[in-house]
This record gives sequence, structure tokens and C-alpha cells, in this order.
Amino acid sequence: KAIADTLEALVDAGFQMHLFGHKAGEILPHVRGVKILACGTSYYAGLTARYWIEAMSGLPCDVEIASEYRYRAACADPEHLVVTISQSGETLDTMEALKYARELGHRWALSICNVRESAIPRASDLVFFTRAGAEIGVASTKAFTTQLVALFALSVLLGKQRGRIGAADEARLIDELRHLPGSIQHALNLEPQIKAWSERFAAKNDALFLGRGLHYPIALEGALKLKEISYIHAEAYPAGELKHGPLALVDEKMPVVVIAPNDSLLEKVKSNMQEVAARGGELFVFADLDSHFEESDGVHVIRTPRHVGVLSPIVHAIPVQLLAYHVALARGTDVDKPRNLAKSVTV
Ligand code: F1P
Repeated sequence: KAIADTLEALVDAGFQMHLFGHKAGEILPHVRGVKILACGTSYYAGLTARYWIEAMSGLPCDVEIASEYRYRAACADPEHLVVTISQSGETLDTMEALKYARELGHRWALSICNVRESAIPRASDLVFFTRAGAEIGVASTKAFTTQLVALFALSVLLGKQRGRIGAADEARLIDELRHLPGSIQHALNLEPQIKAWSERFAAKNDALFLGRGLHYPIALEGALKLKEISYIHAEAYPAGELKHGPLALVDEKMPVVVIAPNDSLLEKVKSNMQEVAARGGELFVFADLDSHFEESDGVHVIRTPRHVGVLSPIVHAIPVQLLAYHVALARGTDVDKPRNLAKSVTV
């Protein structure tokens, strides 16, 4: 529902500049690059968006952890659009990072936020309000997927501006967006299978998440959610990094979750999975319906119903969030109020 609500304006109007506020027409045509600033789950939305922005618009895009950015003498290009992403719109680190970017000379700021009347959109020139509804839990979930929708719209718009996305591409992308709520529903329907997996995770102390390309940030999101709400130590790596260190952690006690959609990186992901299997690691694979994977001893597969092209990360975010949710339930932790965490980090 959150995605459908956020999409409503988009699908009706197409990718129009006014989606980002009345000043968008004055600002977006002059943008020469993008700098994304955010914390936590919102930062992972930014990491996903980098793939879209660079591929669709050809503009350079960097993504910074907002809580670190202001502590270094960063270089600023005034014509690089600062994009802050924050569910609450009140995260102090993100707000301070925005102020710092302004001090360094960045001319324009866009806020992607779920809460009207919050500090970060007020301090920005352009705004996109996601419609994730009230996020009741401390850990962001719906906010993440709706932020991705907003960032996807921004990427298409920048691509149109720069003449890289024509009318036919735009129509195809709108069509992909139209199918998104249905694909999300299919992903939600995987819940019984995910619940069955969660019982195996509940007794573990650690977990490793792997993904490549567009799906590496989804691995990060899966690991963060598991940490936040079930208190299991979890790490995420781009699968190609395995041999540069994390492989040393893999043994028969280590569950390894792999985000493995049927994209151009699948063969590489499969060879990373073999590296894990050879060390006795237990694999839990989120694959597409049409990927060729055999279940075997130590290799469990859940198939997401449909591959939706470049929107695939949005669909794959759902099962990793559901996995964390069910592991937390199985361990009896409070999914809405994790220990030590606050909904808005304003200190
Ligand atoms: C950022 C964030 C969330 C996380 C938790 C603490 O919040 O790190 O991603 O799940 O709620 O704060 P925000 O800036 O997106 O509101």
C-alpha cells in the first residue's frame, strides 16, 4: 500500500519535474552531479540509487554516511545536487551534514522524507514526500522501499533532462512501476517460506549477507534489519569481496543469505556461492523464478515470483526485511522497539 500510494502521483503524471517541488524546473536542468547524504537504512537507499543515477543520467553520484561527512574537509562542487534521505526528517546527523554541504558551497538540496513539517525538508529547496504512512517500528521498513521509488523517479528525470531517456524508455519504465505493487504483493506472499527459514536462524549467533551490484545494498539492509530487531550479529559484503577477508568466517555454523536475482551478475554470484559451499557454509538464496538453482543439502532456495528489471532491488528488499521480522519473533524480541535504538536520532 505504501508503495502504491507513493507511486500514485508518479504513474498519473509520468516523470515530471514538479514531483520534486515548484523550484525543480529552475534547478534540475543545471545539476552536474549528485551527492547523497543519509544514515542507516536511508543510506542504503542512497547506495542503490547511485546505480540508477549513474546508469540513467550519466551524472557522477557519490553517497556519504551523513554521520561521518562533516568531520572531513570534503570537496564540494556547487553544481552537484545534495540529496538527503531521511524517514523522520529529523535525524541530526543528516541535518548537520546538509548544513555542512551548504557551508562548502553546494547550491541546491533535495530532501526525500516521509514526515511533513520536519526539519530537513524545511531546510531544502526541493522535496519529495514519500507516503509510507506512519512507520510504527523504530527500524525503517516501508520507508526504505518508498525512498527507493522516489530515487528511481529522480534518476529517470535526470536521465530525461540529459537526453538519455526518450519517450519510449519512459513509457517502459512507467509500465515497470505500474507492476511494482503486484510484484511486492507476490514477495509478501513468500512469508510462510521465510518463516520456515527464520526458525533455523533463531538459534544462530551470526549471519552473512551477500549481494552484487544493485543488490549489494539490499544485502546491507538485510544485515542491518537482522541486527536491529533480532540482535543477531550480521555482516553484509559485496559477494566479490568474500575472498578478500570474510571467507575466513565461513564454516558450517555460518548461515549465508544470498540475494541472487537473474541478472548479468548471476554467474559471478553462483561462483561466490560455491566458495561458501566448499567451506561448509549453509546457503539461503533469494533467487528469481527463472534462475537455475537446485536445492541441495546446505542450499535452500526461495524464489521471488517475478524479476522486475532495474526495480528488482525494491522487490528483493521485502523478503530480507521479512526474514529479520520472523527471526525476531522467533527469538521473542520486540520488533517495534529494539533495545538501545530511537525512532528519530536527534542527538
Ligand atoms: C535513520 C535511521 C534508520 C534506522 C533507525 C535509526 O533514520 O538510521 O534508518 O532504521 O530508525 O535511524 P532516518 O534519517 O531515515 O529517519
